[in-house]
Amino acid sequence: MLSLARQSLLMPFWAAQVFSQDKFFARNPVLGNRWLNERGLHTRRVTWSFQMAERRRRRLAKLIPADDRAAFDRDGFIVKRDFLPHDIFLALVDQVRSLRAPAREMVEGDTITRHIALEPAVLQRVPAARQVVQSPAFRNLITYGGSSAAAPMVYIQTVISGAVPGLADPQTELHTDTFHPTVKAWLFLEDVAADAMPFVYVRGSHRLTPRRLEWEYRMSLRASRQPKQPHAQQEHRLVRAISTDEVNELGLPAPEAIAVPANTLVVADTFGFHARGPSRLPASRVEIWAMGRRNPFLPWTGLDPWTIAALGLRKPVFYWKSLDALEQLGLGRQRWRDRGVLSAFDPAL
Ligand SMILES: O=C(O)CCC(=O)C(=O)O
Ligand SMILES: [Fe+2]
Repeated sequence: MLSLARQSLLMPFWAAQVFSQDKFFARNPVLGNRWLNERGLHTRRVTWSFQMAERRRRRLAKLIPADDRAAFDRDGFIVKRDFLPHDIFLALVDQVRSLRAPAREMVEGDTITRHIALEPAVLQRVPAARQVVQSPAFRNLITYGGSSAAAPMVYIQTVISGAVPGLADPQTELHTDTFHPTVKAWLFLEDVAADAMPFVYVRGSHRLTPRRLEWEYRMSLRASRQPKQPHAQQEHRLVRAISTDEVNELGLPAPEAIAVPANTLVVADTFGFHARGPSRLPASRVEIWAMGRRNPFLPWTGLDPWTIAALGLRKPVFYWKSLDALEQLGLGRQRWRDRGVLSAFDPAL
């Protein structure tokens, strides 16, 4: 009874989320409604947000060189080797190595992801990272990739595989992150070998083809049918995972492992199918990592309050704190656990 009252009270909120970036079928009874998805709720969100992203990208096109744009439009990702001038890159690695700063960690399967937010206090101690975060070359690729000038969240990210007992890291399964074009970027601080968690991408899978839309439809019904599961059980299977056979049936090429030397920047539209490649042995990866995500239905590219520099740099910390607060209120679960002060290069504790 109480839950029915709660459901009715929250219904307007859940319905409004249709026009937001909310992607969780299991948490939102409107987005996860099988009847609605059979009638095309999910596929309409996919189609409409894709069209809006294309329009916004056209307007942002002038921000990046024509050959970068061509590569990104064709492949869904771009690889920029020797991204930073050599001396700045060496300074960056040096500064990150000597930094100990507040860190959060999340466990997925047997893998730990550690984030140190590049907030103002941290950037003061890693001035080379400030140069990266503020460089137009870095920002503009992310802006174009994410089809939005909204401020990305930027962290020093450490990924440590085989760090804890557990099932395989769910991120090693091919998947799409969400229902609309969106961007992530990795500036690798160390070489990434093909057998040590390279980023993996299915070239050209960022396009919304008729077959991709059919897959989205089938996936949305599969996801809607799932009974509401406790959070802990959701972790081992990504809702938006796809098998290599299905990738093949969509007429897409085989996934490629992007093994690259240190100082390579990869920017990808993670609406395309991608994964974290497996690692033969326990391995770790340290990178400057950015993610840009915003309401995908917005017609404009700018007007983001977070682009005010002093505010935008604090976004990751606001994000952590708001999840902490939601958890305290019993309204959510905080996966990013406070680990005190750490180095990005510390092994798993
Ligand atoms: O860390 C990686 O290589 C990719 C992980 C992933 O799927 C993501 O960040 O969306
Ligand atoms: Fe992903």
